Amino acid sequence: MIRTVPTKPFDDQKPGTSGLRKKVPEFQQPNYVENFVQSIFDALDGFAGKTLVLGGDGRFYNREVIQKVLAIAAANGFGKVMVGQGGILSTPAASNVIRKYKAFGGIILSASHNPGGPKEDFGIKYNVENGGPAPEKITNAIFAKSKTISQYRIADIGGIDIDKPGTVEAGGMTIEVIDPVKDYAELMESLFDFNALRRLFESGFRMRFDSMHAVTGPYAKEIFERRLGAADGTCRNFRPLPDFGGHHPDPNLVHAKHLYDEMMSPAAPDFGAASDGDGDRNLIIGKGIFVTPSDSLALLCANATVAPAYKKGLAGIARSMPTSGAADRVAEKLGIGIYETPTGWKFFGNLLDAGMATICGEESSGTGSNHIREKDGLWAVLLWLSILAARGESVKEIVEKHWATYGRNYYSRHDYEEVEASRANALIDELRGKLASLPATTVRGLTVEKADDFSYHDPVDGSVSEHQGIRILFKGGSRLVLRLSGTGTVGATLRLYIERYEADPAKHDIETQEALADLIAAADDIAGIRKHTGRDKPSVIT
Ligand code: VG1
Ligand code: CO
Repeated sequence: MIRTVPTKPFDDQKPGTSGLRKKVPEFQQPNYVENFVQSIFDALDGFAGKTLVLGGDGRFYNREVIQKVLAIAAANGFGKVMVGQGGILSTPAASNVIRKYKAFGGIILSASHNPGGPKEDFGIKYNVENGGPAPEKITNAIFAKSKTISQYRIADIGGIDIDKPGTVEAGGMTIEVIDPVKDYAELMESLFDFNALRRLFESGFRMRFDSMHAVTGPYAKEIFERRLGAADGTCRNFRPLPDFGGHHPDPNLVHAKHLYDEMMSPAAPDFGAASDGDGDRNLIIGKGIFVTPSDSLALLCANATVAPAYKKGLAGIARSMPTSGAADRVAEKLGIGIYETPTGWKFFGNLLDAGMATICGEESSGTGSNHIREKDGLWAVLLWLSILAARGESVKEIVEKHWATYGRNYYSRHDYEEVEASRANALIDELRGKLASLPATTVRGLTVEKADDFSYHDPVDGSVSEHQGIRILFKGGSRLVLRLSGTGTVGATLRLYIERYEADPAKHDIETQEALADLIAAADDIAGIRKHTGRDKPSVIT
C-alpha cells in the first residue's frame, strides 16, 4: 500500500515570510507538492503515531493537495490527521485545533491575501506544536531537505471523502473530518463577553463584515449572525470561492474599496471590517474613519481589559519592526514590555510562549494574542466590538481621543509590486552600501539620526535573524523602512514604510499622504526608488 517514489529536487522551495507560495501551475508540476510535503516531514522528528492538523483557505487546488498530504502523512507514519470539513480551516482556527488537541503540528494550505485560481497563487505552510508558524530553524531545514530529496513515500489510500464529518481508517492512519468552525467559535466565546456583544447588536448597532469570498465566511456567519444576533446581511461575500470571485482577498483600501466607500457614505453602518484569504488579517473602518492597522494595535492594547480574557492586563506588546510606534506609547504608559521583531508572525511565537507578550501586531493588518499562535482577523473584530460596547462611543471618537492622549503616528505603506527582481535587489544593495554615510546628513529638511539593516536577537532562544529591513531614522522620531516582500510570487515587491509622529492635537487631522509628503520625497532622494524601479508611483498605497 505504501510506495516509495524516486524524485528529483526543485531548487526553489524556500519558504518565505509565511510558507511556500507559488503560482498554481508551479505547484501542479509532477512531484512538486509531494517533494515539499515530504521535505517538511524529513525536517521533523518524532511524529510517528502522532496527530497532524490539515486544512486550507479553500482556494483553487486546495482539495487536490489535501488528498496528497493525507496520502503522504499516512506513508510517513502519522497516527492521525484531523482535517477540516471540505478541506477548510482558517489559519487561526488551525492554530487553535493544533493547540486544543495537542497535535504534533499542522499543514495549512493558503497563499493568504494573494489571489486564487488556476493561474493564481497557492501556498503550503507548516505550523509547529504551539500552533504557530514554524520558526526559521525549521523552515531552513525544510528548504535544505528540499534541495537533496531523492524520494517520497505515499500511501495508496484512494480519494478520501473530506466532506462527510466523522472518522475513517486509511493506510494505517486515522482520518478525522472535523467541523472547522465549532472549536474556533467556542474559543472566541471563552475570550469575550458574548452577552455584552449581543446587547450591543440588540441596541441597533449596525456592522458590515466582508469575508471577501474567502475562508472566514462560515466563521463570521456563525459568530456574528447566529451567536451574537447581528442582523441578517451583516456578513457580506461570505461564501468561500476557489477564486475569491476574481478579486484579491486582501483587506486593504484598494481591494476592499467597496467597504471603504460604504463606510464613508452618509448611510454607513457603525462599524465595518473585513478579513483576508485565510482569515488571519483584519481591516477596521469606522463611520467616516479608516483605522490604520498600527493604530488599531495600539488601541486594542490600550483598551484590552474590557474583554474578560485580558481583564488582568497585558504582560507585554510585540510588534513587527515596520509597524508604527503607536503601540510603544501604550506600552510605556502601561509600564509593560514592548518588543520589536522582524516581519512575519513566526517571530512572535517565542515571546508568546514565554509569557512576555500578550498582544502582537503587524502593520499589514495582523493582530492577535496569546489565545493562539497566529494573527486572527475575527478576534480583532470581536475585541473592537467589545471596546465599542464598553465605551459606548463611535470608532471616530475613540480613535481621536487616543491620538489626543498619546499623539498620532501618521503612517503609510507604499508597495511597488512585480518589480524585476534584479532591479529591486540593486536598490536594496545600493542603499545598504550607503547606510554608514547617511547619519547627520539632511534630506528635505530632515536630519538622519541613524540608518541600519535591522537584525533581530530573539530574547528567548538567542537566535539571530539578519537583513530584516533597512531603517532610516530621523531626528524627531520620523522614520522610513524599506524591505522586499517575502510573500509575492512574481518578481519582487518593494515595500516602503513611512512614519511621522505628531504630538500636537491641533495637527491630527491632516490627510495622511500630505502629512508624510516630505518623508515620501526623502525616500526617493535617498533610495532612488523611481530610478531603480522605473515606476513613478507605487502600485498600492495603504
Ligand atoms: C506580508 C506582511 C507580513 C505578514 C505576511 C504574511 O509579508 O508584510 O506582515 O506577516 O505578509 O501575512 P511580506 O514579506 O510580503 O511583507 V498573510 O496574512 O499573507 O499570511
Ligand atoms: Co493571511
